[in-house]
Amino acid sequence: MLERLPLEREVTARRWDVFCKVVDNFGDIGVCWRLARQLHDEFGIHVVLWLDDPASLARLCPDASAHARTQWLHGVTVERWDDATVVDELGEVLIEAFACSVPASVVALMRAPQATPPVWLNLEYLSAEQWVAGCHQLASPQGHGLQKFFFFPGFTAETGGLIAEREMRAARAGWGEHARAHFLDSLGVQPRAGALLTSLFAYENDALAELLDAWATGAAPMHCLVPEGRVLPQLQAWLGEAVTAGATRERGALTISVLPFVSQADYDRLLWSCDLNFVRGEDSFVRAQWARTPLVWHIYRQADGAHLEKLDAWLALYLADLPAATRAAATAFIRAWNLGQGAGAAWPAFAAALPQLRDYAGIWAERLLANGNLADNLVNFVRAKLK
Ligand code: TRH
Repeated sequence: MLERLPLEREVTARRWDVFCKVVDNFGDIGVCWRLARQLHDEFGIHVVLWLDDPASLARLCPDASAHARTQWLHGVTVERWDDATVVDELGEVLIEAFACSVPASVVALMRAPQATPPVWLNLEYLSAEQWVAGCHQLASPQGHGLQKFFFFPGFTAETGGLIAEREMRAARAGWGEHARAHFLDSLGVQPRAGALLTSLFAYENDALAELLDAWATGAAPMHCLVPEGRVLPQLQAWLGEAVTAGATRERGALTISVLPFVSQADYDRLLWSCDLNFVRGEDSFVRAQWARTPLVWHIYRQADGAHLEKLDAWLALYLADLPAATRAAATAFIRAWNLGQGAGAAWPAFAAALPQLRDYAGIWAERLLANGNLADNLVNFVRAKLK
């Protein structure tokens, strides 16, 4: 693992440009914002985060302006951009997040006769599939002598690893019962006595009603915290009433509390405070693994069904070292959640597997950390290219 060097000894580039286009939801900016901050905080790099939709950042980071053309936040410069933006200066590294195409002015700048082009990287989507290792760090010629490198985050040492800031790891390690109680209280949550405390962040999901039925009619008390978002209309339909942030309702063995959408830092704390976390997309999925608790992943749906292969690849890796019964129970439940049916029936076996999954969650997180983390691995790659 890299130690932060004093700035004068730091051999990496001083300015990096990160381009982020928000396709939908919060994952694109969620990942880029964390990475930009970590590069600044741990390596002293001046990051210019080019963001087409600052309003999405304002949801995750309350200090951000939803409209400003330029803003300085936590050491990061955030610039609004679109395809027509004229960029007249670049740093030594250029990251296109998730294959977003940079403005034509950026390509022209790199192709200018006397230009020293940056190390040009395409930061790819996260996948546990095996082909990723073979594509990680591959160069792709871009004409005029320019090259772009594919950089894949991932779960093995042959990939770029995952975002895991030093500050987050320390805060997670120090998270205890007192901090948890205080935090939940600040959200207006009084955990139901003896209940399994669960957070639920998901896309629309046809399996929600049957799962809530199973929880409400089950023997064990459940307390489910639902941040306001895409799943809320289905939750309201199941409850038979319109609820908003701050509402708490009881149905049999199940208590439901609707939460506001909180800052990214508080969302981490929410994950650390729960016994089980339902997460989605890419960034919340990774954060739940750092929470060292069992998780249920609702993967981002792709039209051709490719997401199910991605899901199975991660399940196979994540569950590989667990006993067959635990593996089967977790696979059945998480697949049912993603297929939108069967989650209610698969719940009892999954619930029985939770203690084993809980014991394993810390081992899994340590195993992931042994691969280094995305920012360290990016910096190492750039150092080698700039030598
Ligand atoms: O929001 P997501 O579904 O995001 C994405 C996008 O759809 C993107 O296009 C796709 O490529 C990607 O998934 C795979 O899920 P994700 O990635 O988990 O991002 C959610 C972010 O929102 C994450 O940074 C955590 C944050 N968050 C908060 O800050 N506060 C909250 O209250 C909640 C619920 C989430």
